[in-house]
Formats: sequence, C-alpha cells, structure tokens
Amino acid sequence: MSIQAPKPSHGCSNIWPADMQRITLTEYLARNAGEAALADLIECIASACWSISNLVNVSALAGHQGSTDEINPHGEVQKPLDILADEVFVRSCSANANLSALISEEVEEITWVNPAQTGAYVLAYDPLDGSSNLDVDLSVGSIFAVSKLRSDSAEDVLPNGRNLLCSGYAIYGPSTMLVLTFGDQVDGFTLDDSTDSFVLTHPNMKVPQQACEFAINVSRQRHWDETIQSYVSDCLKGAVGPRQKAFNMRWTASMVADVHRILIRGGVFLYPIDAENAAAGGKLRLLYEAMPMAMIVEAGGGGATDGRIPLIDVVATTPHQRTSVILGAREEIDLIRAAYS
Ligand code: AFP
Repeated sequence: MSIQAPKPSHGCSNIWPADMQRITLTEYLARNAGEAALADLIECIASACWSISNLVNVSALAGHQGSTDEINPHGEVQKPLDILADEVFVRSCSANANLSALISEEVEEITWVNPAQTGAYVLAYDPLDGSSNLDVDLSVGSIFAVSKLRSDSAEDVLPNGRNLLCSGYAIYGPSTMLVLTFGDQVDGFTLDDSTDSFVLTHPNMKVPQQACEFAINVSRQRHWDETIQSYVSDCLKGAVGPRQKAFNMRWTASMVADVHRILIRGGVFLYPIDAENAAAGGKLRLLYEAMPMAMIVEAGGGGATDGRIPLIDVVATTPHQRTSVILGAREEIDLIRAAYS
C-alpha cells in the first residue's frame, strides 16, 4: 500500500491531519507486512514497546531509577529498566513460533527460542537505547531489526544488512511512537493511550534534504580524525556544500531521539570511529543500533555510512560488533564519504 504524505503545513512535513482516516498498526501490517507471520512478530514487538513505554512512564514511582550492580556485554553498568525492558522483549516475542533467535544488547550470548531453521526469524534489538537519559527524564527508545535465517545452521544467524525484512524503533518521549520500514518507505505510528493502539500519524517519512543541524558528541573532538575535524569545523563556519550557512548543533546522547529528529527535521548524526574507540571498532553497535537505523534513514531518502561504505553493507562477524556511524541528509553523507575517499 502506498500512503501519500499530506501537504506540509507550518513548515513541518509528515503530519497526519486529524480528519484523515485512522489506520491502526494492525490494519497497516495486514496490508504491508507481506507475511502474516512477520505481521505477528511486529505486533509482538509493538506490544513490548507499549509495555516498556508504561515502565518508563512510572519508573520513578516504581523505584526503577538509578543503576544496578549488573554489567552488560559492553562493560556498561545496567539500569533497572535496561534489564526489565529486555525481559519484556523476551516475554513478548519468544512465544512467536516463527522466531528462532534473539540478539539483545543486554545479553552476551544469542538466545535460541526455537531450533535454527531456514526462513525462521531472527530479532536483533536494543531494548532501551539511551538509558543514561532515564534519570533526567529525556527521550529514550527501543531499536530492532528482523531478518531470516539463511540456512538450518546456527552459524548463519548474524543478519546481513541487505537482507533485513523490517527495521524500526520506538521512541518514548512526550508521546510514544513506533517508526517502521520494510525497505521502501518509512511510516510512523503514535500510541493512542485511549485505545492502547498504535495509529498511523506520520506516513511516508522523508529525511528533509536541506540539512541545517548536526549531532555529534563534541567532547570527543580531541580523538577525531581530520575528516571529522574538518567537517564539523565547516558546519560551524557554514562552509559545507551548497548551503553556505552555519549549522545548529544538537546532541541528546540517545540515538533514537537524534535519528527521530533527523527524520522529522533533517540534519546529520555522527558517532565516528576515533582514536579512542578505534580498537573496539567504534562506539555504536552494528546489529541493533547502526544497521536498523541505516535501513530506516535510507528508506526515508537519506544516507548512512561508516565513512567508507554504506552501513548496510558492513558485515557482522560477532553479535555485539561496533561500528562508526554517520547518517542523515544524503547530500551531507555524500560529502563526508567523498572526503574519506
Ligand atoms: P546508553 O544506552 O548507554 O545511554 O548509550 C546510548 C548510545 O548507545 C546512543 O544511543 C547514543 O547516541 C550514544 O550511546 C551516546 O554516547 P555518548 O555517551 O558517548 O555521548
């Protein structure tokens, strides 16, 4: 189904007028998911996101703020909600008969919920991205990607970016949204608390091509390579590409919030490999942060690269592999890639 975006109003695109027909996620999936089993799995993921949204909303009341004594596979201290959100994903999705494996940011080993079988689904996810923002009540989110096992061998479990079936994220902000792509377009749904259902509000989201914002953790400047140093300096001076005006800067330390802003308002997000994180391969995780976001941004007409090649082509050799991430308005991404070549 092709859903046309309404005409932009008040300088904003992607807004679904209140008088247009309400399309729920369930109705949308019946028309767009292709396979009923995939629609079922996405409903399970949406249900997990709905539960996590509720947990995030009441975290202070439930005593779920602060940190635990647990450490995740990346050596980071886990928040109570990191652990709870992971449990919610496992509970919501593992009953799905078509799902074989779960790859979670919070769990070292791959979880096999059914034996490896060609065509069974693999779900890679970050249950609660940006969780350092929880105690200060800023937006956090969940990120996911669904792929299919290429053979009956557990060895083939790691997704290949070009074969992802669906990617998405939920953002837990002033409202809770679910943003999805099957590869051809990006559609956004807002949680309607009165019916506990996700309703299509942002059809056919497109990364605006006129970028005027960039997002990077500037505190890492001393570690950047020359290309990033010079790109950021040009952004600040207003000397990059055709725009010839200085960029504004935003950094939320929550990739979901930064990427969501780029889908709505345009701009560029950079978490490059640098002198300090090079030994680890970068900071962000390929399978449940970079790859799903790359699929979404590309489907929305933007670009995503590790600096050398499209992010979607970076080959995963381990479940928790890290990568350099640069994504956003296509013209900007092309400029950065050209500067690296
Ligand atoms: P947390 O989930 O540990 O808060 O990490 C968030 C994240 O993976 C990504 O969402 C941010 O863009 C990035 O890390 C922030 O990293 P810095 O803390 O280095 O700014």
